Amino acid sequence: MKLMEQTMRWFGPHDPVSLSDIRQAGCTGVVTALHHIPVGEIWPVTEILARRSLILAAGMDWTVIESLPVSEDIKKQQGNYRLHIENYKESLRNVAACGLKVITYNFMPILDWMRTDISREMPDGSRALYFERSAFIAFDLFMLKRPGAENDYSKVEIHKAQLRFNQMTTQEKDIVYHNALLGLPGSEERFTEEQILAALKNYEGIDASKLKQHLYYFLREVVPVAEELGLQLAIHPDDPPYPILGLPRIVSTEQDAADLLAAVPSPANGLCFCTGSFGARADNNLLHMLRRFGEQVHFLHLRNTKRDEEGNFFEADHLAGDTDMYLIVREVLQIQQRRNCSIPMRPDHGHQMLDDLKKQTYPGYSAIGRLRGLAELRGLEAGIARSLTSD
Ligand code: DNO
Repeated sequence: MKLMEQTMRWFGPHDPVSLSDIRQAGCTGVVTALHHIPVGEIWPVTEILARRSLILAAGMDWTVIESLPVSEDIKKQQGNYRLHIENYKESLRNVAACGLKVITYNFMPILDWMRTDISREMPDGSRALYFERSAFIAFDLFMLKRPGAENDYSKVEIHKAQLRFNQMTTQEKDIVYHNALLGLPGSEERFTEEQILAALKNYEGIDASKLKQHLYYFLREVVPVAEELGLQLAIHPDDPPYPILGLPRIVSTEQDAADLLAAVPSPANGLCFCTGSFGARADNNLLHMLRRFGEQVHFLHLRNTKRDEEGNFFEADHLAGDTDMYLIVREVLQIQQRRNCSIPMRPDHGHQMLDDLKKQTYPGYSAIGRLRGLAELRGLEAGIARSLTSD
């Protein structure tokens, strides 16, 4: 029976979680990127091979690239976007020449994922990532003071954010501020307030439908190249899956996914099915989406969130939360048998727990919480697989 290929994300040689840690967690594959290469530039063969040999020497393989990032120029269709698209194609040729196959990317403007608290204490003493809507609105309105922000929220939301802001301690304000301006995963830099405001200004005039056109243009350019090379592109959904800071978000719903797959139909045009990102919206039916898009899921991020009516969510244990992981994994097993392939999976994020509470790691990417998630998911899949065979 075909089972998921178990992988973990590794941020490269500086990651406090080592390749040996990842191997001991039971992974056969590693998910990584050349984070040091500036976005928009070509990934050279020598660098790709050097990274791959580190992983091979640790007894695993480089299963998925996450991410080969898409430049802001491409997203906005400004400046050097044509050059960046040509460079992207060249990077695809290079990664294919080095034996890699799956490439994850996203099309979120400026910011990747966003949380207001990266160290929220859970009842069991572990720490989780948390998104609190009122705190985020308070950041937008009263700390960043984004021009026009008040038009993006209802009166009730603004009122709640005001109350929340008034009651925040200085320390709490600092935490929210700091987290909201966190840089991209894999980077240690943070945005400054001026940088974010300037970048936001650059998106004036780019609404969701325009951004979709830019995404489809990009896909029409790169998907044929990927297809010819036998590569699989896997777009990561928006996290959280709705507009933030007035920026459009266009990979948030079932319809968004259907549109982008239909825009350039090809086996190379696929999804990174992230249950955590899609799952943060109550109107996304994940099982239905998986059934519909199963043939085009090239990579899985398995993670769970727990939402409330206010729009807050925290990252729950992998088998707890709003997503019924049993149903998801059962469906994935069936897809794999049908397609006769193993889909790479990583336990996305995890609680900071046990010894890791004393360590400094990338938010969401400490070792033990992910190991727990991976072990639970592996057991779940093994149990379902076994129950599908006769004894
Ligand atoms: C967060 C990740 C995302 C993801 C990118 C893919 O932890 O799932 O940052 O890597 O969006 O391009």
